[in-house]
Amino acid sequence: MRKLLFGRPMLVLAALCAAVTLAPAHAGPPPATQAEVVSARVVQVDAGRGIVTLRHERIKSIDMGAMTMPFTVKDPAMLKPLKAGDKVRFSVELQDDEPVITRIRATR
Ligand SMILES: [Cu+2]
Repeated sequence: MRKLLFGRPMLVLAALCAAVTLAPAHAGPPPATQAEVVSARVVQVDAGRGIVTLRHERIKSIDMGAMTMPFTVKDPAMLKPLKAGDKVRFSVELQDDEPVITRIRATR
């Protein structure tokens, strides 16, 4: 009788242990790579100041319509491979209310 009573809880415990063991693969904050990716055309590159002027499409995540404007980039080295006329895809986030490009790469 005792064996029967304890049989099921042990199974449940075993299942819980398995769930906890597997959980880390799905836990934690979503990866930064889920940032919105926006298409644009490079108008001008100022690598020295870390500024790129883009003619960009609408950016939903920061509630900005399509326009041409200069952006600061997180790291000026990101601008090295870019030149005026390039088609690019980029991600941007607000830092102190200023949009800063966190990723940018040319597309062909
Ligand atoms: Cu803009």
